[in-house]
Amino acid sequence: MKATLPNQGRHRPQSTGAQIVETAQLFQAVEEVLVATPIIDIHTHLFSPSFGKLGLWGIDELLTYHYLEAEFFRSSPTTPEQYFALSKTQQADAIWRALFVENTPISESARGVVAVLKAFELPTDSLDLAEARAFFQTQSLEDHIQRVFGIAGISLVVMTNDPLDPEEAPAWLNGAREHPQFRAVLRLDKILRHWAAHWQVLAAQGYKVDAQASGKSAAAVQRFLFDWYERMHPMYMAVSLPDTFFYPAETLGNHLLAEAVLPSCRELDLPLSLMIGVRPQANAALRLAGDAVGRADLRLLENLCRTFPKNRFLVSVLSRENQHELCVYARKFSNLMPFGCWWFMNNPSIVEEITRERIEMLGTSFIPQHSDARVLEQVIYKWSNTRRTLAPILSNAYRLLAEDGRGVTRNDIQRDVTRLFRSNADSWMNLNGH
Ligand code: HDL
Ligand code: ZN
Repeated sequence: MKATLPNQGRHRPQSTGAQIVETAQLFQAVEEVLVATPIIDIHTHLFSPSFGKLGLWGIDELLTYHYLEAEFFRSSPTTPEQYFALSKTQQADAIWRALFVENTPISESARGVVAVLKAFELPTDSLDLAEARAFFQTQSLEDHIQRVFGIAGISLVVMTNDPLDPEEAPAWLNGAREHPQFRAVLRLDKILRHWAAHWQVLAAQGYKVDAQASGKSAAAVQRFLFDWYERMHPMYMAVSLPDTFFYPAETLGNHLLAEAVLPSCRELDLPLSLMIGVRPQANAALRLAGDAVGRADLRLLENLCRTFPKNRFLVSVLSRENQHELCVYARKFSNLMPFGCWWFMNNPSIVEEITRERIEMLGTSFIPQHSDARVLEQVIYKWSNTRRTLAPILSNAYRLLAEDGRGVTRNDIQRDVTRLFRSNADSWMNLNGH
């Protein structure tokens, strides 16, 4: 007798509000729901207008993105020393010439600039940047932000805010105005990874800390975090960690993590974002473009999630080899939320692999993507690429489900897309549905 799958033979009551979507219509239905659902972008390096020059936008910033700088040095005889001696305009001209005129812009980052130019109906194959520059120079920032968010289909971006950054800290201390579409994050790299170079800044501000983070230093760091929580109202705390990071280990950073940061996150009901797997400055001559990737020992996650069950960990890993383990650990610990296809992972070939294995192992209990945008207009291509890559993956998951005995309605698709791109983040960060 042929085994019957669950629900086979029984007619599922029609879900209220919509019919079961025919298999042949699934792709179109998923595409439409993805386009119609405003996304919460949970990790960017964007800044709201009150941060002035810290907020990057326009064609020269788009072209001098460190992803493109790395590609430029492979297609030009210009050395990094020569390049970094140029003005921003000269750098953008050099990158445009090398990657967009002398070669075809088929890399992910180069094609992204083409997509932004097309979104504003600017020429995408000019020999120079005159027309693009004239366009961006005539935009007023607040209107431009609304137009960019509208094209990208995002409702909110989460920033990366460093209380020890000498340029950014004054903006907060001078009362940077909150912006409804830009939410803050308390970034902790200088505390957890570079204490030796930065502890004196805290000491100068009256926090009783020392070079060894001994004695009452952890309590003072906790007070520092509470003080900045009051200023920033962050969605979470965050740190980028090298591939060599491990927990537990007798390190100063781990001491502050366990004795200051994690207790503060519990007290303030905030997740901690761990972005793991950078090999910092593999080629320092490339500056921001000089970081590489390494496979981490993700038993650190097992140890952290088990040791700190009351903390919530948002985790993104940089090595392709770590992605599958991250999914398995997410199955073991519900205080672990995998998010995004980070940095060198944010390419369709890898996004597809990562997203399929996450759906197969986690259903819709993960956050598929963040943009990591550093330049405002990048959200346009980063989110259109995400929608383009996800539509076939999600519709295929529904096709398989239908073949195995259960159809989905458009309401089901809307519920799932809303969970993936909004309510998983909302419930973890108390975004109150923004
Ligand atoms: O540490 C991070 O937040 C990374 O995203 C780095 O900023 C990296 O340089 C980057 O921009 N990746 O996309
Ligand atoms: Zn980032």
